[in-house]
Amino acid sequence: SIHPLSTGWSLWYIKPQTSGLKENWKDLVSEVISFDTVEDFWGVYNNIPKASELPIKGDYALFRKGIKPEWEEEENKDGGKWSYVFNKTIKQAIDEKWLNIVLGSIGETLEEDEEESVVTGLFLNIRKNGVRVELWTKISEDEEKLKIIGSRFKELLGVTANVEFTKHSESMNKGASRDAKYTV
Ligand code: M7G
Repeated sequence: SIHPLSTGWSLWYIKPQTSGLKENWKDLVSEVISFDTVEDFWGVYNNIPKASELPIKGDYALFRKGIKPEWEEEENKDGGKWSYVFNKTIKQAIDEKWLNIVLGSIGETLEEDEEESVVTGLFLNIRKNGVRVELWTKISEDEEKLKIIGSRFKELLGVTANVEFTKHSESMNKGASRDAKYTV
């Protein structure tokens, strides 16, 4: 039997920037495939490189179908993200953590049973010093709602350290020097 997901999802790949050339970020981002059933998700998952096999700066994004993995997008512009960086000793152990957070997202177990979901998508950022996992939400002002999601994010990733929520408007304007708005 077929198990439909509550929404469709699209997998995006962000190509590593070619050194020397200053490419536009938008030109590095491309939609790979979308799926809207559990069965199709596994078909995709089993046929793409694992998180631990991606090159540095070769990132995945998984967003609800129709939402681009960009701050500028209508559903993201007023939102923010929970994020956590695993240091590079994580190696292959990142695969299970990424799968857990992906399953939590597409299975809608990150949020309380709401009419309108606030989770828009996920990022997996492969960096020299480690791997960052980001969970994007379309809101950035409802502390109670966001902290529930942040706690589930921590649980699914098996993190005990603090994780921080930052607004996209800060990422856009201040780059790395942004301040956490919430912490769980
Ligand atoms: P990152 O990959 O989130 O951070 O963004 P990191 O490489 O420091 O770990 C790196 C750069 O990619 C940013 O400074 C932007 O130039 C670009 N970039 C990333 N995102 C998520 C966006 C986005 O949503 N929109 C635009 N226009 N650029 C982005």
